[in-house]
Amino acid sequence: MTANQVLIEKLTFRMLLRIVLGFLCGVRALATENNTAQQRPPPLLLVSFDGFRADYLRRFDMPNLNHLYSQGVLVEQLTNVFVTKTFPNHYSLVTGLFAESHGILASNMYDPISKKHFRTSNDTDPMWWSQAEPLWLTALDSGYKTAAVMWPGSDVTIRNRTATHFFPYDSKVTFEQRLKNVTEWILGNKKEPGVMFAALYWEEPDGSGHRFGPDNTTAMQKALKEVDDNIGLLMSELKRTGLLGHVNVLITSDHGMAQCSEERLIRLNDCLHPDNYTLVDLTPVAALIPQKDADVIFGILSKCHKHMTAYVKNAIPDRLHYRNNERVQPIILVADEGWTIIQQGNKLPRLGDHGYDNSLPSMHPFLAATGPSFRQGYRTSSLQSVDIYPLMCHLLSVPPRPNNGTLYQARCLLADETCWDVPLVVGLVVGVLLVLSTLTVLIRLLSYRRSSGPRAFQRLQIDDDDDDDPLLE
Ligand SMILES: *[C@@H]1O[C@H](CO)[C@@H](O)[C@H](O)[C@H]1NC(C)=O
Ligand SMILES: *[C@@H]1O[C@H](CO)[C@@H](O)[C@H](O)[C@H]1NC(C)=O
Ligand SMILES: *[C@@H]1O[C@H](CO)[C@@H](O)[C@H](O)[C@H]1NC(C)=O
Ligand SMILES: *[C@@H]1O[C@H](CO)[C@@H](O)[C@H](O)[C@H]1NC(C)=O
Ligand SMILES: *[C@@H]1O[C@H](CO)[C@@H](O)[C@H](O)[C@H]1NC(C)=O
Ligand SMILES: *[C@@H]1O[C@H](CO)[C@@H](O)[C@H](O)[C@H]1NC(C)=O
Ligand SMILES: CC(=O)N[C@H]1CO[C@H](CO)[C@@H](O)[C@@H]1O
Ligand SMILES: [Zn+2]
Repeated sequence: MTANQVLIEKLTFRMLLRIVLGFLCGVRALATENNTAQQRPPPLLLVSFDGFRADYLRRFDMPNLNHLYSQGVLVEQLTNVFVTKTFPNHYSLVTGLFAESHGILASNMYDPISKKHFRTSNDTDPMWWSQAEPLWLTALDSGYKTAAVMWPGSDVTIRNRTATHFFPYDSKVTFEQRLKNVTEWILGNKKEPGVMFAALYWEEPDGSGHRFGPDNTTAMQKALKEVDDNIGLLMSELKRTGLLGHVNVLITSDHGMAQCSEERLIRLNDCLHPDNYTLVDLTPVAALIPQKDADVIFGILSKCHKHMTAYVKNAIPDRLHYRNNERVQPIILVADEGWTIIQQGNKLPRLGDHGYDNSLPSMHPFLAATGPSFRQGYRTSSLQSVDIYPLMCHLLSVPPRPNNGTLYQARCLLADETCWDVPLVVGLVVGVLLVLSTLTVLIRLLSYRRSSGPRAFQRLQIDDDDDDDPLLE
């Protein structure tokens, strides 16, 4: 009788072990499932609509975009990189690197080694871009053809190479024209195979966001209707050329947009005469080089305005990943959301702006994707924008360059990946353990109650067949 109960106890314990171990083995087996079957991957088209703030998706009606991600995946918010400007973030998307590691740190830069200045309007000197290598070049090494259309850096000869196809930057070329060239290049022709990776850039809704401010619903509705029409055009063009369902399409953006106001101006000249520093970049993240007495100048700037934070270079917080590069200036000033730094006067340069702290939701863009490699109807709340690069390399089977992203979260977007929600798995395992140990305790209690007296040492005597259990070997 008691021996039977001890046996039941042992069986319960083994069942528990089997379930837990079996579960863990299953997880491992699924995670290492053979994935090399995919011989030649589908081409990948990466599209950026500049300045597409994540919450525009909720605020405005976008039937074409909605249709696209309802058949694919949607990441509601991307945590992008600091500074939340166009060039740094577009370069992060195609390199997987934080700004300090790819070297495109702002819209206006100064390089103290070469003593050169960078402006987004005059950006073709390769030295600015050569600290990293964008995917449209790395993919060439896998024998692929590539295309990059108006994407920041795409018309620059980086490390002595360009994409197979590119346009010299010209904002006047319509979205439709850019798109037509891209689909033609992806299709290829009888003599040439098509491109495997194409990056396509469009200036809206950034332009309207700056001009009217993101809070102007009338203006933004119009701008986003045009963006959505362009997405419709993209889908019908893919259908027309027979590419639909055979290419993976990523639609994303570089940053969001915050509403600015004449009531939220920070005037540097109210605090410090401009003779005391050289200004490299102004708003909403100012970069400056003090002339002399750096400590005094920093002291003045750090008390200048309660909506502006001053950092000396080596005290810039780690989480911004904005320190380890010679192009980060000795002092940076970061305005609070919606504040604008100017030197003097009362003029607000733009009704909407971006560049602020990348932890602000208003600075975040989104990611939507569809195609044969993606799950259907899957939604998730967030992802790091640097994770898009390893995802794209995975989709193309291109060995990634060293980068700051991981595939860990991004693979949840893919159709052929088993993606475990870690807290859920841990919760399940703990739950199973709890239930089984409760059972064991109950059985023990019952066995004590039914047996004639306490026989605490009985269990120790019945240990003979433990070795036969393969799970315990
Ligand atoms: C994976 O599949 C490829 C071909 O599809 C095969 O050559 C390889 O041996 C497989 N690897 C494993 C671990 O099953
Ligand atoms: C662009 O920058 C280069 C130096 O990098 C300079 O020589 C050239 O004059 C600049 N062009 C314009 C139009 O400003
Ligand atoms: C760049 O390529 C050209 C010719 O294609 C070659 O002459 C030159 O040496 C290369 N430069 C570098 C830095 O590799
Ligand atoms: C884009 O396509 C048009 C023809 O549709 C062609 O004339 C033009 O050269 C192409 N642009 C580039 C940069 O190749
Ligand atoms: C919003 O933008 C429209 C142009 O689309 C402009 O006419 C209107 O004055 C703006 N409204 C506000 C409140 O700024
Ligand atoms: C980002 O990646 C680069 C290249 O691997 C590396 O040098 C750098 O240390 C990384 N940054 C962080 C914060 O891990
Ligand atoms: C703190 C500081 O160095 N202030 C100087 C800034 O520049 C003006 C004009 O050149 C000087 O008069 C200040 O002493
Ligand atoms: Zn932008």
